[in-house]
Amino acid sequence: MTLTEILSASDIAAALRECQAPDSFNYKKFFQTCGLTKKTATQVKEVFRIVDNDQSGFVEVEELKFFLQRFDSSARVLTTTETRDFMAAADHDGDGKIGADEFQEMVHS
Ligand SMILES: [Ca+2]
Repeated sequence: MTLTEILSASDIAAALRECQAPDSFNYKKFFQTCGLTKKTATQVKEVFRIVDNDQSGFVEVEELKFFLQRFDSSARVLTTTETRDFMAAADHDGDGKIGADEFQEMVHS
């Protein structure tokens, strides 16, 4: 499974353009523009598995930093502030990492 089997390449490009400047990343806007909010829970969890680069079952801070690069390898890394805010928004149980259900809830909230 690759991202472009779930999301359109042009929607991904548009979402990445909106957050090119450091500290301009807004996860809600990003999920909307890339089309993820319109996908099913199963599809969102497939995207999660791609973001979970080491297949640990969780997206940790070190992986979250490279979130945009999972969408396009030439994209920038998230800043410390963006990574922290993104993690805080998703990590409901406070274990410092994002699970598949937490990710799916965040996308569809
Ligand atoms: Ca992981």
